[in-house]
Amino acid sequence: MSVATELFDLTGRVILITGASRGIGLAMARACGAHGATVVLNGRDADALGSQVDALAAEGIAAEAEAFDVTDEAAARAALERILSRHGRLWGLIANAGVQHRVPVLDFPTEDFRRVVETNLTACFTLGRDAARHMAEAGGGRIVNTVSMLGPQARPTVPAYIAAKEGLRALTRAMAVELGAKGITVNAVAPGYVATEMNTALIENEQFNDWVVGKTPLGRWADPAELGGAAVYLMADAGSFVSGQILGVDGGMSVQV
Ligand code: GCO
Repeated sequence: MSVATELFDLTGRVILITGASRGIGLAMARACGAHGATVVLNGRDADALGSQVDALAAEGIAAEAEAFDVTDEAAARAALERILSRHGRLWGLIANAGVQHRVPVLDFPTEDFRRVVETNLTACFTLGRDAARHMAEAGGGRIVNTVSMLGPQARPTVPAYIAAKEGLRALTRAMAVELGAKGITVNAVAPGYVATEMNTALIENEQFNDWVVGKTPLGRWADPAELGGAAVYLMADAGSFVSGQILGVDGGMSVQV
């Protein structure tokens, strides 16, 4: 195998991707699987996961499903145990599952704020901690959190999402500094505006769509597949000395005034 290929080869590496039944999570799973990884897709809907596992298998990708709600610690821990009993080791976790809720802050319900933070931040902590325990015992591993271009920058009506995703940036750094000694890197990918189901309402809103297209130097929404490369890089030997970093994949939007 050439050095170039080895740098991005994920053969023999088992990677759990949460929120992988569609969108960015599915794209990251497909990219890692295409580079040789065995990908374990997580979502809440077992049927949706099964369909995607079948689709990936038809592409020659080794894919499995583990259906659980990431906010259910016990269920997540049980899934980790099943993965370890099947494969002996978990190389990587991509903590991608997230929810969105759009309401002006003055009207934002407390229960919705708590729900968004629980899924987008706390669940990344609990699953990341529990996965890292196994990775540490095995001598190392990789954790990638899906954050957002939003965080350092804000827009109206998504306060819970912004707070949670900015907190996840900080958690990424906090875990990176503690887990490096265990051979575990912890990084984040920060998507800009991606054409996913979560954003369909925004894409269909002419004014919002014009804002995204106008504020993004590349002048368009990202295709979810354009997030796959960042996941492969951070899971591969190519990213072996990268930790505590936030890798923006936003078409330049985060740097345009
Ligand atoms: C929104 C969108 C964003 C994007 C992405 C932008 O309502 O503004 O859902 O949150 O999903 O996070 O970086």
